[in-house]
Amino acid sequence: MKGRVLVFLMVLCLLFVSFAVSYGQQASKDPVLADVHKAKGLQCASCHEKGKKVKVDDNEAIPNKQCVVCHGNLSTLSKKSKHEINPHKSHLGDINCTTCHHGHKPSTTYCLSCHNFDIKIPAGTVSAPLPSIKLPEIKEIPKGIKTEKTDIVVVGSGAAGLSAAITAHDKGAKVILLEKMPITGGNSQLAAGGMNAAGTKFQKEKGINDSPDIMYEDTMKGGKGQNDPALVRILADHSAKSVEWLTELGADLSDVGRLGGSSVNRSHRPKGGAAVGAHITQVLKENATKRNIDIRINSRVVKILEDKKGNITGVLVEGKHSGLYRINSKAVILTAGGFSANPEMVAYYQPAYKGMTTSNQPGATGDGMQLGEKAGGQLVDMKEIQIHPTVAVGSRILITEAVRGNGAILVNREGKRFVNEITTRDACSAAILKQTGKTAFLVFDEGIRKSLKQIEGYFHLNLVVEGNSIKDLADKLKIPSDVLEDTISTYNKAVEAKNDAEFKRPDMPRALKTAKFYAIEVMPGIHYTMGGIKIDTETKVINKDGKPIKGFYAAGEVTGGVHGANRLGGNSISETITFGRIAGQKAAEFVRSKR
Ligand code: MEZ
Repeated sequence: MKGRVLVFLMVLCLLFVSFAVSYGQQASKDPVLADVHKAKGLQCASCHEKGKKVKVDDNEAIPNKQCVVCHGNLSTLSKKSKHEINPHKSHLGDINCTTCHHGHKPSTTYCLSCHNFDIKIPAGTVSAPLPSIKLPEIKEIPKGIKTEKTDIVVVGSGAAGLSAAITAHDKGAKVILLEKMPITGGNSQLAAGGMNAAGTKFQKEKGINDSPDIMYEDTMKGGKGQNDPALVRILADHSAKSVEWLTELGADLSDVGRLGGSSVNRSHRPKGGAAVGAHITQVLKENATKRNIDIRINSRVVKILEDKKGNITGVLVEGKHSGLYRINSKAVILTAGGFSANPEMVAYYQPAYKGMTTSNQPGATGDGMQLGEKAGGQLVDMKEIQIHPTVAVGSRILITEAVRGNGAILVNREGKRFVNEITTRDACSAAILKQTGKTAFLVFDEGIRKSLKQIEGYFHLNLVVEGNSIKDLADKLKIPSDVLEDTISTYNKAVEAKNDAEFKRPDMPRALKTAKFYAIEVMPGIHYTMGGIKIDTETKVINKDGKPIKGFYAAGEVTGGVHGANRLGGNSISETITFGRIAGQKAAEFVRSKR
């Protein structure tokens, strides 16, 4: 009896304390946008639909429409920006205003999930909260839960998800695409260097002699032979068709450059060498929108549903505003990306990488692998985690491999080259980690700057040190200028002789001769997770007994096997488009067979 009274009193105390804390917070709360609007005499209907109950859908469509009516769209706002870094004009493309501006809680700056800008946001000061790295545990599906129905659910809105959704839609299936983050595009949106493809018309126009067989050999060699050969065959054989498909949808992939581990130039990107990811995801988004595909952001899949025989029957979704609901579907395509932004998973599979920075967007937390495994899928190669050699020191910004591909060299603090700069990423990263301070300087000149549009972004982000001469640059970097001058002179002679006697770099497209000279300090960071859900050549998810799971497909970084122990730069975007399209097609065929 005494015990019960004690417990009762403790609960009472806890309730009182939590009330006092929340009351205190309420009392000292800074004004949020709803208060700011109210102070200006605006009513709830200025953001919410007039006459309707104040109910917001997960896409926050009505408040966003209202923001644009009063304030203008991103393009209008970007012209008014006073910031040095223009927050309304970014590589994220057209995103919702409510990604950053919130009515009833402090506004947050999504860009600060990756960048370190000094940006203030009205009615808020904080960077966006990171998504939880753990999937909520759903023991039982609540009775009477809201249920919808569709043919195919696609989980994840990167290039694989968008390609799968568009293809399935074009094959006659009804598709719902779910994205847990407040913006679509996933990591694909950040992809920089290019999309590998062999035997394209763009290569032929430039006299580049390539074939799917050479791409296959390069990819197997890069992956140390650990790749699933059948999947690599699909990647290489379909790559030119994937470039063609994107071009038909409106993409520009006419520039072709070299990335590490490729024996010829096969990395496709927009004219002038602009970043590939932001461009193609924008094209894919526009195509999905044109088709009226049902895309839902702020919608996290928390469980993949199966019947008693293990066949897939749909998903359980946690919507930001709609809460838990269920979608019954004939097929599910998992395209939820990798786990580079989940430090716990990274440290679990590769303890040596614990605490390392990442180049990934904050949503890359491995939900897909966790969901897929719980639904019976087999995981392969999970410990194969790629570190990219060139993440800018002091930020999470990836400096594209294309800078090295177009001629930049890597030097250490002693002013010396130490590696073939366009070797595979694992070898290059390992070489940097052996240098003093575990960082290196990526050095280039005006000629290289002019050859690749993406480089301008690094200037914009203040990541580049500039010198009027090599000596000036070396002095600013605090490295011995005579050694750096000697290093660059030796390298330029190697370019002329087409023979890098020191490090056997196979492709040296430009000498470093034209002032100004530039450097970015770089270090390796977690970039890509090669392991994931096992699939077959039709993208069917394979279970632990080696059999395909009915109605379950997967594509992109969430899968394992294509890249083996190490992925070649440019093969990821290629994989997302090729396997995303196959998944869309095969899932649509499966749905048709069920009608
Ligand atoms: O495929 C990639 O990860 C890639 C090309 C990255 C980059 O350096 O741009």
